[in-house]
Amino acid sequence: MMNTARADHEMYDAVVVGAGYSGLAMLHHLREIGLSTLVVDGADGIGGTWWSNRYPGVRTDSAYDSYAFTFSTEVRDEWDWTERYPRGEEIRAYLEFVADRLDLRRDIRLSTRVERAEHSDATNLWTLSLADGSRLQATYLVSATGLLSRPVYPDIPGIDSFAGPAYHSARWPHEGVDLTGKRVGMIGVGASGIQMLPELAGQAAHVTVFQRTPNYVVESTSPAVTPTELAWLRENYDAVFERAAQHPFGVPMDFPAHSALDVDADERRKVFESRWRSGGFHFAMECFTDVMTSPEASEYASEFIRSKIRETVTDPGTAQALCPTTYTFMGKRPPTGHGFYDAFNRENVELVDVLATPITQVTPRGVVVDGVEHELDVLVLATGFDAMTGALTAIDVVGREGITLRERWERDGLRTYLGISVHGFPNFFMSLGPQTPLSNLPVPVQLGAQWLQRTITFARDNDVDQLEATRAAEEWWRTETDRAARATVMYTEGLKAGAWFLGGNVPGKRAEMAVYLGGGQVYQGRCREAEAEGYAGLRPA
Ligand code: N01
Repeated sequence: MMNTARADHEMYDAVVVGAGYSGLAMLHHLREIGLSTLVVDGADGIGGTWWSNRYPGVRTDSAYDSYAFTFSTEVRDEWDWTERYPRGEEIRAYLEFVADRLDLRRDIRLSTRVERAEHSDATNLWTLSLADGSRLQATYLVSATGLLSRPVYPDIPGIDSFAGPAYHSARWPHEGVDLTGKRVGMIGVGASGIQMLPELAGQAAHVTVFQRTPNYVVESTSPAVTPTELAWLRENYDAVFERAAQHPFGVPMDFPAHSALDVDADERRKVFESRWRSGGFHFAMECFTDVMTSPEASEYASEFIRSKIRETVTDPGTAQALCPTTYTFMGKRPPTGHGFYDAFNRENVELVDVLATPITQVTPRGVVVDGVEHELDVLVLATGFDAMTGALTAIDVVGREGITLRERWERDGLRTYLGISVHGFPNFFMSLGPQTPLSNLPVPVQLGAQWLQRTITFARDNDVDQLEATRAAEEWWRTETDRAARATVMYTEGLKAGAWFLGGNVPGKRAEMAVYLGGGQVYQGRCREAEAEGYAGLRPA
């Protein structure tokens, strides 16, 4: 039923928080069914995570062909991709193009931060309080706040005393930083630090990398997209998207046929070698069926990558320190490198292993490890994010019981239905919420917006005033998420590695699986079942 309450504040059918991939897809799809929809974002521009992440070397880890929306023929036909793994600048330009081509900007309000959103059963409306003191009201509240958008800063004594500039990877100055002649220290070797290092090393006088847990980096290259490839993609966008939607991790790749345990050592090496040459996620996804499920297969993949590190990095001590040994491959989300290991052969790059001997202090002059002060001009914090929940719990989203999402999850642990809805929070929907698949993200973003479009249409056609996860549906999804996680090494090894998808990178955060690892295609099947069942899981009796 459309909302007919009298407006004390600006009134919409739907307010979407966040103007990245998710927010743009939501706006387009909710508008299509006639909802008055407003997107708000605290940033000054469109792009979400791609607006804020300006660090040198930022680019996609997924190839251009599946990092795109396919629902608009205009966008498909008119946008030219230039390289296989587009740089951040190109993705930002793409999203701006999408916003212009689909005429989205008139319903996007930037520099608009939501501090609180509270639901009232009496009016069946959400009231949003904005940082400038004004308010909005809406029937539907949709979060599109990004799963990796709230930075984590390391709690190191003296960190605020550093005299030079310090930048978190996700808060890199938009105008860039001139590092010429500078001594740079970089803390963190996750996907962000790994992409950044070769570029920092190319500019700075010296780069000191402070590495705590080494990573298994899948190296790659990014050739130019040829006119023939682009023309082929335009003809085949739907098929590519469908292939990605059928893949557990949302990439248009074939699922391998054999177990790593079914072949001999020579054959195993050949398969690893060929997919290593394909680069990036091809190595993670295409070698064997069980690299993510069998500890033995995962260790074979780990040892292959260690052998590549030893082949590439000429100093044996540095190579050894770069080899992970405390967990196996897939214990962290695999990061893609563009010359990460090669960078350690440069004269101006130094690795400081802070696993056994942690950083004790940051001083105005630099970083102290084992009594040695490493003098620096610039400090780079590639220290990650409060993932999956951080951006959501930073806003006071207040549901029926008068408690916030933050309080609900602190009290009961993570509870969602399909990562979309939470009991006690009527007509609140999440794009890429906790317990959605770990995936190449544009795929679940697009499918999620289309699902919500059909779901709200159903509600309006059937006079359903409130959609909200039942407790039973939440418990079912929690059990499914746990069952799926425990079948993978990402759970067992992720706990050892302190992986962000288990909350292990945020001191004090509850250790629970925050992503669904049962496969994107299985997840989409569950969403379709929910629809076929008339949304029983979203309609408390
Ligand atoms: O963050 P991370 P990220 N002392 O959490 C270290 C996505 N992403 O921003 O492992 C020393 O992975 C920490 O060490 P440890 C992608 O999904 C995507 O790099 O805790 N070190 C770790 O090395 C990715 O997985 C893309 O021991 C400290 C690092 O900081 C996710 O974002 C690009 C420390 C944090 O690594 C997160 O990646 C970039 C301390 N006190 C990111 N505190 C693309 O697809 C933290 N660390 C393009």
